[in-house]
Amino acid sequence: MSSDAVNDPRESSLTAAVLTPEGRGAVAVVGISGSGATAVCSKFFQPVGARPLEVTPHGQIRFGAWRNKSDETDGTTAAEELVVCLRAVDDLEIHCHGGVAAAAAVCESLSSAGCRIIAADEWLALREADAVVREADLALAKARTARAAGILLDQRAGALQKEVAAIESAIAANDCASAASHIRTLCDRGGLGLRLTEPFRIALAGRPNVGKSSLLNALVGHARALVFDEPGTTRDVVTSRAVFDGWAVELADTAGVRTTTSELEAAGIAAAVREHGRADLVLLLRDASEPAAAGDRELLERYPEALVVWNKIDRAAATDLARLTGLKISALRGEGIDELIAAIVGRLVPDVPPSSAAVPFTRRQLTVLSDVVELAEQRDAAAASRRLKDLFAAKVT
Ligand SMILES: Nc1nc2c(ncn2[C@@H]2O[C@H](COP(=O)(O)OP(=O)(O)OP(=O)(O)O)[C@@H](O)[C@H]2O)c(=O)[nH]1
Ligand SMILES: [Mg+2]
Repeated sequence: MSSDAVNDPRESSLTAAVLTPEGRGAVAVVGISGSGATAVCSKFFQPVGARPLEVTPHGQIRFGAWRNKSDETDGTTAAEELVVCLRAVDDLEIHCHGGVAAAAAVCESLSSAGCRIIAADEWLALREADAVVREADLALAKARTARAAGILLDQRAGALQKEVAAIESAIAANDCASAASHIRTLCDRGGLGLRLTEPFRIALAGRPNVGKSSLLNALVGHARALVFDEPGTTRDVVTSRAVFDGWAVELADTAGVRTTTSELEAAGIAAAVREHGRADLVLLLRDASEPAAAGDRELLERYPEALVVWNKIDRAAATDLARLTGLKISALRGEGIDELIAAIVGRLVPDVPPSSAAVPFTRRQLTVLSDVVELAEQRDAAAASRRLKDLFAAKVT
């Protein structure tokens, strides 16, 4: 958290918030600040060693036991072993076990001692003036990979700010056209930016029995979905998460698409089509060991942007294979899977931002930037400059 606080914790009212996403990591962090924060923690926290919490130098951590007094029944109290970090005067972080229960118990203790429990974004807003830094702190807690966290850390360290300064200079020089084109380039990275906290969605589509569930299993490396040599096996959407080249993805196996009289299968196909519609990328699987089918042509027309993948190459004649263009794999034998992953990454992140590049990563930032483009296109430099300042404003708009 930034030391550039909006409020001095010593003077502000006592508040605490769970700063980590619910149940995500092995460690949960509760932030507490405001007048009397250290004294309140001392009521529940017994550090290991003779020194009380109050005399711990700032910047140090203490390990010990947290006892919620309301747990007391027969004189003994169950204790949670945790770490307390003293950041500054009356400004602490409590690092307890991950999951929901430990952080909730700590908050319950703090609340019983008069501390107001608030949401993480509200807590950050009390301390940090720069909206992008606050959003980066929240996003960092949700980042699923080191690669995503690296890009978010760059934004927190000022990458976006630096780029915006150049845009501001262009607007100040009345060069609205160059400012607008600069921002458009920035906004092109927004698709990736929004996916730094949420995985890319990839849907597996195709006729029944072409090997979609087998491919899901090959991509995630374990038997997640049921595979059976009978068309119409998969009904529900079956999802599984993975990381491809440092990017978090969620794969969705879906029912094979065909005309059917079964109401149950039709419901599965309807769910499949919905899933294909909300995916960032559709993998359209075809069977290389069978003659071309009408169903494939319909799917190709429906999903012209899909990545076409020929499966079951182990069963196809070499001469037939030579005629096929596109990616060729055997989900059963694991052949061509690395090449497929490389192709998927190429489609999801066609332009990897250079190191330390500016990447907008929230919808709010993208809205502000697209408003500025509009104002710059109208050659209203004053309004464009005002709106651009909202990007880092103390109050989120
Ligand atoms: N020879 C061969 N068989 C495969 C391959 N991939 C899948 N199969 C077989 O094809 C059959 C169907 O596989 P699934 O993965 O269940 O196919 P699906 O597309 O999910 O089928 P539905 O759920 O019915 O739409 C199974 O018997 C698989 O073992 C492959 O690469 N080579
Ligand atoms: Mg299936």
